[in-house]
Amino acid sequence: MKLAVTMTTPEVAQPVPVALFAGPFAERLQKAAACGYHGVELMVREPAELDASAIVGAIRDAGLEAAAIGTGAQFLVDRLTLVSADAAVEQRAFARFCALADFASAVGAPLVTIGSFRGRLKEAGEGARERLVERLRACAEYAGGKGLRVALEPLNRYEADFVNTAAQGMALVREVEHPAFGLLLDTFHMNIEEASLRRAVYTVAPRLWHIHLGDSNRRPPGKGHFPFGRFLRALSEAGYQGYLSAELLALPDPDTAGVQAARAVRRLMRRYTDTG
Ligand code: LER
Ligand code: MN
Repeated sequence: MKLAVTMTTPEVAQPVPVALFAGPFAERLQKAAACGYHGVELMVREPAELDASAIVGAIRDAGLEAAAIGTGAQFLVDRLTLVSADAAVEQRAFARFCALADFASAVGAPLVTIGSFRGRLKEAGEGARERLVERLRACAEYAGGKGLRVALEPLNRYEADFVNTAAQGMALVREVEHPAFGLLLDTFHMNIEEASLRRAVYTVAPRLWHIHLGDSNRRPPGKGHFPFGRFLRALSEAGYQGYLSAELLALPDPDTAGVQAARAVRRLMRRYTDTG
């Protein structure tokens, strides 16, 4: 397992609550590398405003890898969702997904993640569920054609009305039925929704491609009461080999949270996995 951290790309002007490290982009990457992170999960808003080769250069100069491209800024900033009551929004959202996959390919990130970007069924009118499943399949088809994967994230009930648990995620994987479509588990959401962490991990293991780490209060591991030891042991036993990506609140400030998370996760990895 490898350690990553979520941060925004330079075109995201607004502060994102779970983006870590402060300062110009290159400086944030250097800070992450100095803490021992191996990779960076980029929260991108609009790839058209970015110079992919400059991003690649900055990541390489810091000695990091592009672990994943996150789509959270689509809803947070631009209110774009894959399913919506407004057909024009759906179309723009799918076009944006394709641009994000192109960007992932350009910066060497193997995975695009989908959380709130999926949208809410109850706000999206009749046939929303069918449209969303179809759109997710189209996303997988587009990304898969570029050798990328798409990971949908079960989100807690207060943030999503479609796929809150690992089991629901795995049922959706079967329904979408595309080899490039899988899942991401986030410990903050799992703490709210899962009855058993171990069962959740084993349920999704064949399609588990990414992990977000944040404690029960979305602070660095150890600052809340999520049982990370049990969770990491289950991941290790299930053969998970992907990234553990720190996605947590930038508190008390983005640098301190980034440093504390790296320290805590590296300690956990040494203790509970054979990859620390
Ligand atoms: C949101 O709570 C979250 O966990 C993100 O990864 C999804 O966009
Ligand atoms: Mn997450």
